[in-house]
Amino acid sequence: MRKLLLLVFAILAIVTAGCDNTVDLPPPTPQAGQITATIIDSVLPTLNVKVGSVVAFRNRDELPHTATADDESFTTGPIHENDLSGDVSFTRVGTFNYHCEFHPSMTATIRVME
Ligand SMILES: [Cu+2]
Repeated sequence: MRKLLLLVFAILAIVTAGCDNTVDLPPPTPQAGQITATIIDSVLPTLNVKVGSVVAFRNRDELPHTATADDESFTTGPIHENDLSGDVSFTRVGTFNYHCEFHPSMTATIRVME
């Protein structure tokens, strides 16, 4: 029984040694082309997209929302329940933080990459 316990602890030690928060994740694979992003449960989507992508936002909530860049470089205007916003084009590389004008606690990020 003691040997079994030792074995279990040895395995646990090996397994947990692999749990290192500093491990670099591979870069996210960006979406490309015409993208439909969904807003649901008052959560704006965080997206990784290729430069040149076009994003439209579908609102699955009863409340109206907007997708508005913090730097005001884009806004969808109000998107009502089940509506699809107009297209937002991303033509330059960068990280764009955005929010909902009606619910300032709703924030997310769109990363535009090569
Ligand atoms: Cu909102």
